[in-house]
Amino acid sequence: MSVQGALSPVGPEPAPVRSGAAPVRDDVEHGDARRRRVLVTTVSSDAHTWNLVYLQKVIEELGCDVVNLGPCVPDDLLVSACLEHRPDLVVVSSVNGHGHQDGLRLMRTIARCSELSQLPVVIGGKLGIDGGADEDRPAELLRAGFRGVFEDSPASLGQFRSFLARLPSRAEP
Ligand code: B12
Repeated sequence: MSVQGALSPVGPEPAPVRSGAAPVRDDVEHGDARRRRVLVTTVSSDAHTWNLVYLQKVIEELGCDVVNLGPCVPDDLLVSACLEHRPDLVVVSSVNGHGHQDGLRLMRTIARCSELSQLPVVIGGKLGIDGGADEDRPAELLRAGFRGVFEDSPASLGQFRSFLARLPSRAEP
């Protein structure tokens, strides 16, 4: 599946909200006026699709354009798509339980591409096989290079919206 959306924002961007609970690196600056482009993907092992559709809609509601790569995305394909679309943010969603391990490997692959060294990447969903959030996983994923980790919890979607509202758009190449 390859979907490129261009819906209008349904309202003004929410004011930045600082959530002390979200495991998010604090080096994201405030944005400018250009519509931000967000690439939505999952990891190579993950066949679940509705999580990606759901996230696409959430992100479009916040006034971003979305490129949705669909399920089972090989790491190299994601790198190529980033070079092609030059997104302001990559959102990795995984629910099959392998998101943690696949996410660490994916980040190592992205890190090997110097052109993507400044690209913010976040991950969320059900990242382990236990179904719930884990205390150590977010820290490990942040150390690996993810800018934010949004494991399933009642608060995680709100925290993700706040993160997105604060995301700057990069200058056009
Ligand atoms: C439908 C489904 C399938 C379908 C998927 C079809 C398709 N085309 O999508 C099929 C049958 C293929 C399938 C297969 C498997 N599945 Co399945 N599947 C489901 C099911 C029933 C619904 C998923 C769904 O569509 N939800 C609707 C979407 C909108 O919600 P969501 O996926 O939960 O995503 C939300 C959040 O996770 C969050 N979120 C997700 N990503 C991100 C990212 C960010 C940044 C943020 C902020 C939030 C966020 O936001 C979303 C909206 O709230 C769930 C159980 C359930 N009731 O949730 C199991 C479930 C996800 N599957 C599960 C498993 C284990 C599997 C299999 C491994 C089973 C097997 N042994 O083969 C395989 C894996 C296949 C693979 N290679 O990935 C487990 C995962 C367990 C875990 N992680 O701990 C679940 C939870 C079932 C269970 N309770 O055990 N599955």
